[in-house]
Amino acid sequence: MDERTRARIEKHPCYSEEAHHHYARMHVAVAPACNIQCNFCNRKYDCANESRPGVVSELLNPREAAHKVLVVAEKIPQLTVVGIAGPGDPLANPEHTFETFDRIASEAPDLKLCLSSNGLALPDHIERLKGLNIDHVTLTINMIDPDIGAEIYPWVHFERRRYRGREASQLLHERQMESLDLLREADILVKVNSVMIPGINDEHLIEVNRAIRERGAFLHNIMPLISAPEHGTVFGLRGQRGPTPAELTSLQDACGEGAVRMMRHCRQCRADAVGLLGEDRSQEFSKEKVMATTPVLDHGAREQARESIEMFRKQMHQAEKVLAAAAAEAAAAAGTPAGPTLLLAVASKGGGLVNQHFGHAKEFQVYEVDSQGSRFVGHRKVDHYCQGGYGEEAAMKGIASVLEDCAAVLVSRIGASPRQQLAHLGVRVIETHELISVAVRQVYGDITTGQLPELEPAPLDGSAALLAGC
Ligand code: CLF
Ligand code: SF4
Repeated sequence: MDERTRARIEKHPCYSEEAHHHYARMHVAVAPACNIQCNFCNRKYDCANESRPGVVSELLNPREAAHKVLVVAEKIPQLTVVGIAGPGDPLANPEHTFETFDRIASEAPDLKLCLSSNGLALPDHIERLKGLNIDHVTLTINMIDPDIGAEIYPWVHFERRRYRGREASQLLHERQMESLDLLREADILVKVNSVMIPGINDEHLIEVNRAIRERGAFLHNIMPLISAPEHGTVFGLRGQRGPTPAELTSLQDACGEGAVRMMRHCRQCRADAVGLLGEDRSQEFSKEKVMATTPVLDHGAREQARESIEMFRKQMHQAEKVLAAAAAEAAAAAGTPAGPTLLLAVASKGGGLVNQHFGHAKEFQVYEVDSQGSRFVGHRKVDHYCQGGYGEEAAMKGIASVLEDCAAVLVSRIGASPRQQLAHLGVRVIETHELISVAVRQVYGDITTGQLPELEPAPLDGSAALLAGC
């Protein structure tokens, strides 16, 4: 990646996997309407372009949205990006969207503006996007074949007319391809989101990947369909299933990491999400609380916070380099170039550190590690185990099912009971407060050299498990 591109993404938590450990984003929900219908969306729920199902708590007008941004920027100095991602389509609500961006650009110019759209209306607004210096746009593209599109989109509303069936998807497809071309010509970095719908577009997404690559997209984010009857969506009511984590990873791998990179750290955020990607602080910033607060934005303090993060990242890179050199040297000396590939799970609250108690984790970040290095392969959501002093055994079952293929789990602390239960699965437990990138390499080395054998599982006793903490 060239230096200019690196500089454009290094503080954007969605465009850079590394940045998502350190920098936060927020969405302002100013766009309720949509110009198409997706079978995976119910307007009472967040836009699946950029969200997981769950009602947007509150809609904001542009003035309230800009006010909220200032309040959040003051409280969360690592906030670098403000996105508009729904709950409908931002460009089906252009007045609200652009007034919001105008206000933020003038009141908090250090924040990057980000937009997510289905692309239908984008060609009509490209000059406005350029004028606002918007550098990052997400397009949700689920098909390039209108016959497949007809299974996903019942209708499209365009220039006062409603299109249905294949004709609707053909129109949407053409406008999406035109949007990709216009964004590339405008030198705007494009991420494409695709919802993976098993049996409908799963295999087809490889062709979508190829098409967006040819049109200069920067990043491809293939997300699993989230579908349940209670969401009231067509797919949910029809019993359409989403993909398993293994199916998702396999499709992402099949697309390859060519000119268009694969995003694997998406959290399918709410359209009013606030904070680091793995956390959601939106409840702390309700409209009532925000509008009762007078923000005092200290640009100096924000700058200082960013400098500290960058200093920390520099040190982190140096530590990684030293470790990689030592690992290469050890491998050369031992004459064993290739070791096994292991999955390691990490509990983290952010900052690039292993810094979360096992019982508090609502997700585990999973790294694939071999003798050449490590790569982030995704996160796995869980119900957290700790219920204030005792462990929830039902949650432990779910956690065990997502960790059973991992060789180890790295946490800041863990109780005796879950440690034993993991031992029964053959999952080692490591307590550490190290950098994730360093810790996973060290643990890999310790496992493959036999210095970290599996724990001898003791007999499980349900009552003892409840008392042993988490
Ligand atoms: Fe928001 Fe989207 Fe911008 Fe990010 S989210 S508008 S690019 S600032 Fe990010 Fe959330 Fe995934 Fe979207 S993790 S759903 S990819
Ligand atoms: Fe829903 Fe977004 Fe599809 Fe519109 S584009 S129907 S808001 S998922």
